[in-house]
Amino acid sequence: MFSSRRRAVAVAAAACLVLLAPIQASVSAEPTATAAQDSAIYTVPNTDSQTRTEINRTGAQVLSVSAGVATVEATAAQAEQLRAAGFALREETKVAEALQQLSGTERVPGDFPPDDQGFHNYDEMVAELDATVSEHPDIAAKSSIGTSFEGRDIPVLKISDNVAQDEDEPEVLFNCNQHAREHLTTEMCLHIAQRFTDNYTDPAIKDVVDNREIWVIPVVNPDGSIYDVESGQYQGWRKNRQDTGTDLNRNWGYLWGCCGGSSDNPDAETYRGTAEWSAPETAAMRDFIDSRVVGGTQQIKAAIDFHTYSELVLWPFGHTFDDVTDGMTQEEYDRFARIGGEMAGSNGYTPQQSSDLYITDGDSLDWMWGQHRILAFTFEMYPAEGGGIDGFYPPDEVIQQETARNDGAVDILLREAGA
Ligand code: 0X9
Ligand code: CA
Ligand code: CA
Ligand code: CA
Ligand code: ZN
Repeated sequence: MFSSRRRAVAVAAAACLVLLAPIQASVSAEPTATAAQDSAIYTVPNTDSQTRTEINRTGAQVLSVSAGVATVEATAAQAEQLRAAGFALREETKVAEALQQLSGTERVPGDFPPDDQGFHNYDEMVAELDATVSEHPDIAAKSSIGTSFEGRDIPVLKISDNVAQDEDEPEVLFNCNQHAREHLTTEMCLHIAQRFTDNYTDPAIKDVVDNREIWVIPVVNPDGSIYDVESGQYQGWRKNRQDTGTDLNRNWGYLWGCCGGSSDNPDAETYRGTAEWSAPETAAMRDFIDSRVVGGTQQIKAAIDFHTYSELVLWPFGHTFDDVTDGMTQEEYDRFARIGGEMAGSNGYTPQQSSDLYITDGDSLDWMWGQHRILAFTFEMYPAEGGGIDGFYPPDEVIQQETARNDGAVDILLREAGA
């Protein structure tokens, strides 16, 4: 729906491109050899979780799946490797061209394009949390879980009654924007923060806030998300900004690198890093979650790690196709499937085990459950299908609808945290 609007803008602006090209060149400095910019979007028919894992193993990245047809981001070399392995790739779009169209023609250096000003950049996110705390000091408190590779704070907002005290209430974690280009997730976390503070007079909201301790981390990957927008043109950036970038969602320390679900090639989109927790951002997440073990008991009972896109509710494990394995009993699996199904029933997403999409190792879910027995889900937000890189850049007009869409699911998880 939004692509037609964008296309019209791009066509109308085509005449100006010659004029704008030198300006872009001057603002988008330091070309990164490994960026999505050098890739194209391909479709691959008849895939399953096994073959999608094979596709990812080349360093390419499956972005979405529809009736077995995978949409894949790949460099020319990766595409060649996949064709040699027998995959029938059809090239759809060049990522660089798509990003240029999505960004429109006007540049706002350091910020989202003019049409997408409804998205919060890093500074605006921090300002929003500060405003929330100043408006609701009794139930909201901001702190930092640590700093990013480039030294930026990773803020966390706590929401609860008696917020300054560590009370004996089930704790629930919502974290967003591990992947830089998945900006809609930051809006999701900010929506959660606003909903449970601005509506505290609503008895149902008050009941939750008074009986839970809610942690919200809107931006796990500050450097990457800033980099993605700072030139004024979207970069399609996924990883953090350490060297050629580490995929934070392959860097967590549960069976890190075990199972062909991440790459050891620093150029790959799913590069797992030099060691588990080698990224400061994942190390900060680990330290924060570890710090919630009080008296030998992990206080965080449930969590959602928000991503885009595909409209999926995913549960562990990601490193194996098996439902029941070391660290997951049938009863535990069934609980995940039941709650995942209930949440999906409320937001219209598709529920599945995360490995049904493809195998990953070192992702957040596997560690949160494997290490801490946190009832941890990954949500892949709107859109269901994005045609490629476009899926990461929906127009800001959808923010309200697509964040509120998860209110019911968030409430279900908050309830389950007390079960
Ligand atoms: O690959 C990822 O890290 C997540 N998808 S995304 O498109 N946002 O990058 C999915 C992680 C969930 N785990 C598995 N699918 N195994
Ligand atoms: Ca807009
Ligand atoms: Ca409390
Ligand atoms: Ca507590
Ligand atoms: Zn993601």
